[in-house]
Amino acid sequence: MLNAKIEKALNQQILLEAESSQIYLAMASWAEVEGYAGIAAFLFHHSDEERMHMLKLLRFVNEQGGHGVVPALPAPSAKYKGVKELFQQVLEHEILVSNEINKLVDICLKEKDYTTHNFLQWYVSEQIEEEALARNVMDKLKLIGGDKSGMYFFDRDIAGLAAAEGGGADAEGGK
Ligand code: OFO
Repeated sequence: MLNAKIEKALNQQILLEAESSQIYLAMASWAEVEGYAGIAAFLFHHSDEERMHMLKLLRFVNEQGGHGVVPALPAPSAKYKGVKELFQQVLEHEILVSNEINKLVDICLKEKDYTTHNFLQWYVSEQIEEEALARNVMDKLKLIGGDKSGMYFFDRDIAGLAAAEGGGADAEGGK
């Protein structure tokens, strides 16, 4: 049975994962409209993943006798200055999420809730991967600089990344 403090903290994390999904969805839509089909595919897939993270938490809270609350969400920004600025925001957002997961893990240890602590290890690993991926993307964008053909290949390659993760069709509505 979850204690009230942990239930509240998990519900906060549900909100953050749902917000992440919305933010990446808004970014995907912007990229699609701007003609970056590969970046859009990558971000649509990322948005779906964040929704899955939210759902996994919500189901866990319910399974443990708590109530996973579906939160209201603020509208994410619909406009981005450019691809580099967009991915810088992705990286900063992933760092913020990692910090929040770490805080959650810390609360579990203080409250001696080893079940939730164990459950959260999946999120710890996931954040390591997602942060590394975001840093990798930023490194590539820094190399490209303002080069247009470089950006063409970046868009093509990042589509491949989404396809490899099983999300290549997401930009076409999951067909
Ligand atoms: Fe939920 O993994 Fe990123 O934020």
